[in-house]
Amino acid sequence: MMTTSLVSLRQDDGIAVITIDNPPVNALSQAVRQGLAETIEAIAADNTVRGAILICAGKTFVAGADIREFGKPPAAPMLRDVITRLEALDRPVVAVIHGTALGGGFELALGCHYRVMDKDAVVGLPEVTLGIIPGAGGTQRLPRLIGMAASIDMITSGRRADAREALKLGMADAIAQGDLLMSAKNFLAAKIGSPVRRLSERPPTAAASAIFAEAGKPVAARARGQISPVRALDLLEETASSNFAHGMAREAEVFTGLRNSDQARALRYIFFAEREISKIPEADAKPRIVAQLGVIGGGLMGTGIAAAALLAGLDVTLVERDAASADLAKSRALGLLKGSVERGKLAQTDYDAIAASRLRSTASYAELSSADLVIEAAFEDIAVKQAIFRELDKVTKPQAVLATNTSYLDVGAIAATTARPENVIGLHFFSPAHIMKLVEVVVPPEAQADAVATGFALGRKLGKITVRAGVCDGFIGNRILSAYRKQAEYLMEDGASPAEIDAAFRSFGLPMGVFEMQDMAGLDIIWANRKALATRRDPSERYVRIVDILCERGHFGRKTGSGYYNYAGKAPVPDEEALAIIAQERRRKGIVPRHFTADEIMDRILLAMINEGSHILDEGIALRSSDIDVVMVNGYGFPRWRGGPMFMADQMGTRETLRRIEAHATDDAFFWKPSALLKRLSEMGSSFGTH
Ligand code: 3H9
Repeated sequence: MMTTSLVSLRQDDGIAVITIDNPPVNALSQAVRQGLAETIEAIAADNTVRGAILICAGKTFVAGADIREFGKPPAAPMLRDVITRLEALDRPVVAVIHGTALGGGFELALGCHYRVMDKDAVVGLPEVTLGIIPGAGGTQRLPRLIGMAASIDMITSGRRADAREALKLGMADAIAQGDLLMSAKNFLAAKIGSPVRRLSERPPTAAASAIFAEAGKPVAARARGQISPVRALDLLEETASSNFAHGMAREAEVFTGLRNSDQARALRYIFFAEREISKIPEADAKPRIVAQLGVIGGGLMGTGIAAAALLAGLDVTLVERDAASADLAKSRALGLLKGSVERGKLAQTDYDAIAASRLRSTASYAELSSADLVIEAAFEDIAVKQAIFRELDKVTKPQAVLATNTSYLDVGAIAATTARPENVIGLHFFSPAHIMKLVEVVVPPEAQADAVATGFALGRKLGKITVRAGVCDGFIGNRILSAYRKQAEYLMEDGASPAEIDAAFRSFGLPMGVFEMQDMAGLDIIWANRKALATRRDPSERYVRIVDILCERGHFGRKTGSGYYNYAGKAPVPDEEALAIIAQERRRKGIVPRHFTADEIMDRILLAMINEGSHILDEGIALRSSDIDVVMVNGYGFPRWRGGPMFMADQMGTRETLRRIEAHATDDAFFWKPSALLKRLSEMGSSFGTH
């Protein structure tokens, strides 16, 4: 019948089939909206059409509005108007959903009169994760379809629902059996001739105010300073009993207000930054096939990695030092997977198969002879790791990739103990590895491109956000952590208490403060690392001994009942002994403690992150400044809605960042090496701060 380049329309025996074909994800760019508007008018004018089907080409249904257009002035036709026209058609329209129907894509489907889903498809309104709210009727049509309580959940979390849940809640009318288009045509055939069902014509939801009161606290707590989920909830409450037109007008106002907000800009930035990470120098190398994974070490990290790999469909052999430890490691990994069964992430039958044959544990390295990739997750000691790699070099296939999960140590020095340093990389997982999203692929200079590509492919297979890092103490994330932890220690010695500093972290939007995090991780681990690095420490650098003293006295944090905090009671409280040690160290150094505001504390912490990030960039440890932000957001709880420390530096602009650095650099107590930052600032020149 008619075709624009991105939207086509054909008629099969009185059924109009609209196809959107805008790779890669059928985003609703201006041209697609225009094509849809023309197609809808063509159907409206054609009396021979008895019903219509809206389907998409390629791997997915519409994944949303075109996020790249959000930074530009809006261009007609507006999506909400296109959807209004579509819904107004007087013959039934069925959306046929495969892949993902997200954001504006799901709103488009809600404007259709019925929805048929492929069994593997998902739907959702993820707008809040981009700092906005649904802007094309989602906040008004969804409650009229599935009720207010379920809509609050979907819209304020931005989560996706699979086809089964969508059917149960009423977001889908049917799950396709066999061929998708055929199935939709059969569904449509039964609706032809009946009056169409328009969500906009349904009465408002009339939700009880208790629903909103109940949702308010958890939504604000989860948001941790992010405004979009809170605004979404407010709007749902405000328009719960409004007529449709008023609800739509209010939705448009709130959407437009948020679209240009700093938070939305930051969230869009991090969305695209997470897609940049796979652009690596090794991108063209062919990854080796990894079906069999070996994991050395059955502790928390090793079993977490094993669980992540099993969930992704790999076979795993766990190696421990003796038979009893091997058995324990296996039951630990199975314990983690039982949790996945309980959370609905793993089918019981798959769990049974894993327990019966896909997970093995052993005390013999020889059983790794068929492994395609081995990840060592043993104790953080270079001699221990080198001994393991010598062993692995003897027993594994020559083409097997050998990876270390070290979080600080020199991957090159570990690789050098093997006869195949070109096949050795670092794969730095975060604990618990089956839950945490981030993996750093650490690339020593000798590593071959396809070994690196294999590490990336494994990370992706495990569903991880995988970032390339060069070799240095701590790679990207832990190196920045060391830098801001050091600043936090200076602040503590200069007068701020650990509890004040932790509170500043939390009010900034981080899930926990730097001292409570250390207590949780175990101070002994930090102590061991400090001892290992002692000989390389710059003797002119300020050194805070407080954590060493705590450890010398056996206070390792939560695991020993005390650290910076005391855990004897129901809730942790500042530990008296820790406070006494802090006071004693201040006296010993002649420091007169002074007060710091939460803003001052976070200013120093943030500038420390930016400063170290600039060195990391300057040295080529990170490929891009946005990779640093991806690491901080996904591995260290840096608030996503702030974009990341490097993004914040860009937003602050050259002059302001320098001004703040100078303000701190004049402070004797503050140890700065801002050379790389100054270089970075001058390189960015006038474009700095224009994002
Ligand atoms: C919205 O809809 C607002 C509405 O209420 C309407 C208001 C009026 N736009 O992720 P991938 C690109 S807000 C532009 O690697 P996957 C992406 O950058 C939107 N581009 O693939 C990448 O490009 P490149 C609500 C987009 O298979 C390529 O597509 N929707 C968009 O792993 C492939 O992406 C969302 O939030 C977009 N909307 O995952 C959904 N989406 O190759 C956002 C993707 O140049 N998208 N690109 O790097 C996703 O969650 C995932 O992309 C998806 C596919 C699950 C769809």
